[in-house]
Amino acid sequence: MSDAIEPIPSFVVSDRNLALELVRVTEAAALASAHWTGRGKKNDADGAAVEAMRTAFDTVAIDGTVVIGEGEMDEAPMLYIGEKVGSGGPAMDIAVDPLEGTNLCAKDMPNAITVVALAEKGNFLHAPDVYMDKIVVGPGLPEGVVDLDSSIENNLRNLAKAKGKAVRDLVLCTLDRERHEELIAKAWEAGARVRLLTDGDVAGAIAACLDTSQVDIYAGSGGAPEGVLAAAAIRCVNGQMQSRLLFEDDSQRERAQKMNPGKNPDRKLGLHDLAAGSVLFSATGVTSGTLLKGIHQYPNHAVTHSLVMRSKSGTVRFIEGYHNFKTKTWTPQ
Ligand code: VTB
Repeated sequence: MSDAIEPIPSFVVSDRNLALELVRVTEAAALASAHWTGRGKKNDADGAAVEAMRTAFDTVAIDGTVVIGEGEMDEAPMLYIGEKVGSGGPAMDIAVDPLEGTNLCAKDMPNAITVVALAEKGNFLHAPDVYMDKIVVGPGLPEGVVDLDSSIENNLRNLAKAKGKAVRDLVLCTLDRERHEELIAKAWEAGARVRLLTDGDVAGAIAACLDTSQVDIYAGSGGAPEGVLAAAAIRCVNGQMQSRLLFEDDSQRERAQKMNPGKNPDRKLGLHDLAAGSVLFSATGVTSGTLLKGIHQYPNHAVTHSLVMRSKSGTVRFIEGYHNFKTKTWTPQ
């Protein structure tokens, strides 16, 4: 056997990666909302993020339509569902959460992030603003190792086995809500650790797919739009996710049906039902958390930390941005 060291294969960079343009969109939103971190004003923080994100989109060469946004046209002045954004180019669908965790930002608590995902037209679930039951695990595990319809004890046991760990070594992440009391109690009873989030289940769900976060599984219900955003990220890292829309009444179910004609609104949704085709994802930290460090402010500059990914290549980038206020081409608010 030869001792020669194999060279690393060279890569030909042959296509455009729009995700690298998207990062400027989430950076802009994070820098704008960071002005409001810890000031107790969640609506101002959100408004600043929305406005900055909307403006930044004008620099991205796409013909974009918002499908997951700030609400319907009559309830949101910007980034409403159906709004066209971008400076022209390929037809893309856009999912945004300009400030995921408005409370977290207002109270300077961990895990506030700004989020954008892009898919080719028609590839995101049109999710109404209802709850969604979700279960997420990371890459490299047997398909179906956990199941939305299985008990949490079973899921923890199967996951532990697949990971070659004991259940007591697993970390389950979920939102700290009364509706999760039973889930949490059963996970504790089974011996697992539970990481509770006050808000921000997009970051929580993605955390289950990244080794650095020390989260093994995300489970529980949160917003359906947040579920689509998380799915885009999970597609990029080859994790697993199952979900189901939860309706409080028939009018919610009818709305979901109308938004997704011909599909059973009560069906179990796989990752590709939420985000299909080639998807791009970018998130920037506002306050430091499980996924990303937050904005670091200095007198004349700020530092941003972003996670940028695309499903086609599976490349995951953590991008640290140094923003010089003296030479920036935009004006800080
Ligand atoms: C989650 C979380 C959000 O709403 O989707 C959650 O990601 C779900 O709603 O940050 P409840 O708060 O009613 O549980 C947020 O916490 C706020 O939008």
